[in-house]
Amino acid sequence: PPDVASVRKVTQNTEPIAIRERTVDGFTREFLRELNFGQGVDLSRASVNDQYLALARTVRHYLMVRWLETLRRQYELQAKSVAYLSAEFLLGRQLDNALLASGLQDVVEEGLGNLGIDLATLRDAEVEPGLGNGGLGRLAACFVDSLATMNVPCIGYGIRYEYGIFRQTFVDGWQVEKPDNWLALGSPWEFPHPEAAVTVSFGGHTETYDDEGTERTRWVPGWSVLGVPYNYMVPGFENGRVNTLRLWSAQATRAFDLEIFNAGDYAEAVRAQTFAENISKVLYPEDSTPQGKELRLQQQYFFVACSLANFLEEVLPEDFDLRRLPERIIFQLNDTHPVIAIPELMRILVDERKWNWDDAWAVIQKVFAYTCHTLLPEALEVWSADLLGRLLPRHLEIIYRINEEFLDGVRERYPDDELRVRRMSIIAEHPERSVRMAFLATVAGTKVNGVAALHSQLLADKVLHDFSEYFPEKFTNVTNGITPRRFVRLANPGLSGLITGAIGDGWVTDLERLKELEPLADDAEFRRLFREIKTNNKHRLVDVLRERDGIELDPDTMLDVMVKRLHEYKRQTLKLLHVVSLYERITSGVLDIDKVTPRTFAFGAKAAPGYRMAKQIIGLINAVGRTINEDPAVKGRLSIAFPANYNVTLAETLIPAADLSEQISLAGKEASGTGNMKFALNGALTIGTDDGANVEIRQLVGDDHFFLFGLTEPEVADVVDAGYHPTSYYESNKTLRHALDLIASGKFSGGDRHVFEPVVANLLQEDRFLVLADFQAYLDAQDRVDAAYADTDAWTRSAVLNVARSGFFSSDRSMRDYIDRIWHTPPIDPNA
Ligand code: GPW
Repeated sequence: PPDVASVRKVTQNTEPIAIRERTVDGFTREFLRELNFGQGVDLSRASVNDQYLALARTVRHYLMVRWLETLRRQYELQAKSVAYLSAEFLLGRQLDNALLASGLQDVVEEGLGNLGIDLATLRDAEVEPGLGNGGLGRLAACFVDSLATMNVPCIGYGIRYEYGIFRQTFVDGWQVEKPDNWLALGSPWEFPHPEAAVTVSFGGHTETYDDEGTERTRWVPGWSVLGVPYNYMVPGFENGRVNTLRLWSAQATRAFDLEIFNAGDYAEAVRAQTFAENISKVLYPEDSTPQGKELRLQQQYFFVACSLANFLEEVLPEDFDLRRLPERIIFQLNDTHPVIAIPELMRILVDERKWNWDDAWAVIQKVFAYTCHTLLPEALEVWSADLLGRLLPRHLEIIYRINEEFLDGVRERYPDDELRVRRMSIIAEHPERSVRMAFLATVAGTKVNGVAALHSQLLADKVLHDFSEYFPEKFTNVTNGITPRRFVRLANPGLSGLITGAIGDGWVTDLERLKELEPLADDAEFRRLFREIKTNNKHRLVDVLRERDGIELDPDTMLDVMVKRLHEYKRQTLKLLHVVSLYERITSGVLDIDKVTPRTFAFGAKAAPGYRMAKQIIGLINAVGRTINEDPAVKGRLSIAFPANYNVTLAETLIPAADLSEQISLAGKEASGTGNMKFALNGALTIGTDDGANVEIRQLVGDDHFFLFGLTEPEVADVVDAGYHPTSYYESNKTLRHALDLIASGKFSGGDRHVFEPVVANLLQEDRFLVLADFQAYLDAQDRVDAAYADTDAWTRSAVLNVARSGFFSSDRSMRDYIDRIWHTPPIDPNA
């Protein structure tokens, strides 16, 4: 293996390489060199993919000097870093972001133009790395962007899935999943380092031994795999910093190969390799519903073990005293997926470094912090002790001991309260013995945070109430945020230009400065320009949907958008009942069509492949869409656009075009939401419940510029406690009944009454998320939307105020809050 120390010495001694010429000519030379010598083609024969790869590598070169410099300074300063441990990083396309961060946009556009190449075409050649499901994964990507931009040392650690989130297609309106082979055409943004591979072990058993008079335990694993790091650049915005995202890919170990060779069974040997590589093969597509599958636990331990080993052995100096670990690192656990890192670090310190338990535990409690992203009981991860013990026997023992010592403390504080002890145990006994990962993270972590004010409140008051009583000082809130670079500056160049023209460009890294736009809400010319930009964005979306999906969208209608994972708690069916009800009332003559605001209802949603109800709902949205879009009776008034495969790339054109943002989860169910923030910052008004970060959005933008409806969280609790009966709403509300009956009649399924029966029956019989209870309030709020939209000037004023007052939702602010409340990792002074 290469001598890491010597590698480090070389890094330290590197003189800054001459910065590549940042001129059109300089760029063009570099680009052509990459095309010729990197891709091995000349310009006249280069495919779009050749050109894209050459461009990506050229941009990468410009950033490379900064990356090396960042690493060198990091090594010199030995400052405290954040290690963001996340099973998902939903990055989205990289090219534009790299161009923006490096300040090369204009040079590249001109240089390519001179060669007769359209930058936009190359941009579209990039397949986005979809290494996440939804909000949680995208949040991780926004956070690392912000940390780089704020000059905070951070390493993102995750998994390099060979297949990211599936590609969604529709066949007769039903979701069909296709593999996301995102690496097929080459991935120019990654740097593999097979020489720095880490061995990760699984299975086997534990044994005790006498270590010079001390009894110690060692783990004798049964099998192991290699983790190969792939590094990605995380460039800060125009600040010269480039942080690292390190994703791990699983490979067979050489021992594996040898075994195969000795056994002489070639086919079996190759199969064994595949077995190892399976670990990082595919992203689990369930959002907020853990599956408890063994391979998933393998993934979790795999990336966490690689990351800890990498940090302790490669990132820290060789002779580093681990007792000082809390001065150098905080491991932020993105939900419970990486929580197995806790017993892993205990194992390293106690078994391998031979520390005593208490010393190790004291360090652990300072270096981990846990973010919870849900309130749904079914989303709280639990691993069967049986499975965990088979895969990680030593870790299970360690968890047992952590639990015993923790419960001793609980018993001491609350004598004779065995009920409480059982409630708080990290180990559940029913329905089978299992490990409650959120409890483990709470007991071991220095802090526990929710992701919006209401969510953190409910966590402390309900889901983790015993723990917030026991460890009140651990509980805190950090409201989520989104990166303004990707979701405003890049996604909405029109609006960005307008803002910069009005207040300068400081807002890109200091989003609270959008406040300076407030007076302009009353400026008629500003509002006209603002509206013009919204219209242009709609036209841009029209082009994209025509090309991408063959969808014809009418840019002269209100664009009403609901994009997010398909989940019953998010209530896509409530949105659909609104549409169906409008349709039903128009076609039955209850509503005068001329009084209906022309709207396009846009949906985007993937369902977990095994989530039957979610897939039914997708089928229903498409079925309603087909019927309505073909019915001349509502032509020009109502239409549905449901492009397949909603992803980050589509979000970037859809959100800036939206007029109305649908954030209609049942109160108390959506931890935060982050799409809600993206819409507000792009000048859409929100119709929403008092849930997650909607609460804070409404408080900031003001009640007059937000359409609030529905039960509040305490009201929901009361309704449920009193015994919820959805049929009573059905029976007492004619509008609701007609809408549901129309679906049940087979109107949207060619007369077949069976197809969507499960959806209707579920709403009438169970309706876990109180769709029927909130239906009328939702319709009333939609009437208020129509009334407001009719006054174009007032609507635009509200939209401008939404932008001006949403600066709080920058992920830069989230990062500041994490730094102040949890991490204590000050930004690096660039002049130090
Ligand atoms: F269930 N979230 C997500 F908490 O996207 F683990 N996937 C998940 O598996 C979970 C949460 C989990 C989302 C929340 O639903 C959303 O409300 C929040 O804004 C987002 O995480 C980022 O915090």
